[in-house]
Amino acid sequence: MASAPSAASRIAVVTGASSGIGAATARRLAEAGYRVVLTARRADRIEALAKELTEAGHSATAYPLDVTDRAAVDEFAGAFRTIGVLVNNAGGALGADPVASADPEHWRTMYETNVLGTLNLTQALLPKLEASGDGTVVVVSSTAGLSTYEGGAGYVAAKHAEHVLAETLRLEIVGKPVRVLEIAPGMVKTDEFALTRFAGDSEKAAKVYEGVAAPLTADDVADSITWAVTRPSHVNIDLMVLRPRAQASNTKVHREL
Ligand code: 8X3
Repeated sequence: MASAPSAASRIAVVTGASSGIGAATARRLAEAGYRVVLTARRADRIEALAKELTEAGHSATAYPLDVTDRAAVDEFAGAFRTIGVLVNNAGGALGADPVASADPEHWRTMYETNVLGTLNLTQALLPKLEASGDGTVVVVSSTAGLSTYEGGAGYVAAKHAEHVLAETLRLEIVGKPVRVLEIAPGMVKTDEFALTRFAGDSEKAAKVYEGVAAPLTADDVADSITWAVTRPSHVNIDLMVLRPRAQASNTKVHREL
């Protein structure tokens, strides 16, 4: 039976590793034995995390990178001969306004970071993933990539695009030694997601999780990503949807108020 190669000495690149799901995933993959490469724009954050992981006996390096800067992404890719895992996590939401009044600049930024960021890293690293003989691309999308909700259109559109990118890539590279996994989390309470969406308005951000007994944590998602990545090579977890028990759909959430 085919099995996943040992994580030891395999490289896992994680984008958006400065906080939230990205940082938690870098931690989990390092603990699973991967040599993790942390990328994000905020150098101080990823350097601190790389130091922490290294001091704990793991292999971790930080590489400051803006996923929307294609030239920088290509230069980054040039530093590797092979890569085992690419986790496309960088992205996020800006605004929660209706279509009638949403800011087109928010839509543009969300498309660039979530969609083109994933495209840039995937294109640049695909040959290195293939060269590893057993590569894995992870697209961290969202339940927003599967259905919509009022006020979400810009983010929902970007996440739908990521979902389509993952599905299409899987069709296009079938037969090559690269898996394409999509992880679609629902409500995850992180330090920054809702705060960024509402431009630093902590009251609005807190409302997102108000009365919800136990939203998912970044580590819950990281745990699922790491589980999916560490399945035997012939097992492709095409799409994993995870939500807190209190959330039945994007719009149906149980709140104890
Ligand atoms: C985050 C889920 O519901 O805020 O990706 O769009 S939601």
